Amino acid sequence: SRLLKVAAAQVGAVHRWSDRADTLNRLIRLLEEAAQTGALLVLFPELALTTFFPRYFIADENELASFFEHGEDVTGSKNTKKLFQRAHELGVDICVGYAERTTDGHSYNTCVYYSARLQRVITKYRKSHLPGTQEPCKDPGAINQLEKRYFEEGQEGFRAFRVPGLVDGALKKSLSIDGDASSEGRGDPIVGMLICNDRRWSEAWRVYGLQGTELILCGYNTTAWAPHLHGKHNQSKEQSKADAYFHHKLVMQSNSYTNSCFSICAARCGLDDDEFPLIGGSCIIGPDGRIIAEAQTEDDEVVFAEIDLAACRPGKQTVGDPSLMWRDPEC
Ligand code: ING
Repeated sequence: SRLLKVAAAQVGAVHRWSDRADTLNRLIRLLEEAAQTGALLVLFPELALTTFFPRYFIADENELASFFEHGEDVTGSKNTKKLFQRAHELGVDICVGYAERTTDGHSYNTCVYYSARLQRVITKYRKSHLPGTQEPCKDPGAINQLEKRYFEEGQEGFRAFRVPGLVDGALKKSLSIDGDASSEGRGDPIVGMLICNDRRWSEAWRVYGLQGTELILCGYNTTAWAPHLHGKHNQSKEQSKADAYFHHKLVMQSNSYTNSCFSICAARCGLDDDEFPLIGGSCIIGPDGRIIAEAQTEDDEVVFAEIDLAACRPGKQTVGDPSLMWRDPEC
């Protein structure tokens, strides 16, 4: 067996007026609570640092820019470095979603995998499936979904990666994949990252599955009800919310099962601005598609479990093609 303690840090309501430092301190408190459970890896939601701002039509360029982290290295950003420093101190790896604006002016809905052991980001993923529209809704009262307006699609594809030393603590030089039993790097987990809407497209999961991915990490911000989003304008808010939960769990459970991998998902949830509801439902799911642990609230909450990565091995020997995998050039 290859046991690994993991956690999802579910983040409750964050408002348009919330103070960045306050929000970061909430993430750090969740990280510390997760570390208390023994978790060595903690997943934070998509766009974890601010409210879900693509729900607004923001005409003012400066206000829009205030929701982004500027520059390629998010660990150095004044809004975030305390979180990465704390992760390193606690020896806990973190996957964090945020709005990225590159130095050459491109905008992405991004997440990074930060290794506490290596004290740096191992790899970055930029959301590929951007939902919503370029233009705001005509109806001024509607809840917008303007990710196509504010972000560009990621161009790097779905690159599975090994995390050195996460399971057995030993830092290995080579990231050789599934050589003979004695080969270095064999025990390190093969991880893939998705963001929110990506989880609804089985191709994204499959590309990871074909690389032998054992653990998918997916942060999300999913609106609980917004008639124009769910396409059934005569639906009750309760029915829309129930549908949102059903479809969220459906795609997380079925794709974990069909790719024989574990998955962790972490929600930004609760009532943003005291009026815009996002679903919770953060959970840890096994390669059999069953939910191992799930959030009980729509607030800040740590969901944790100890998983045995060996449980997905049977599916990997036949399917996983390690030659497809990306390797960290610095390991
Ligand atoms: N949010 C939603 C999601 O895919 C959505 C968008 C909601 C699409 C409901 C379809 C139905 O969970 C993000 N941020 O992708």
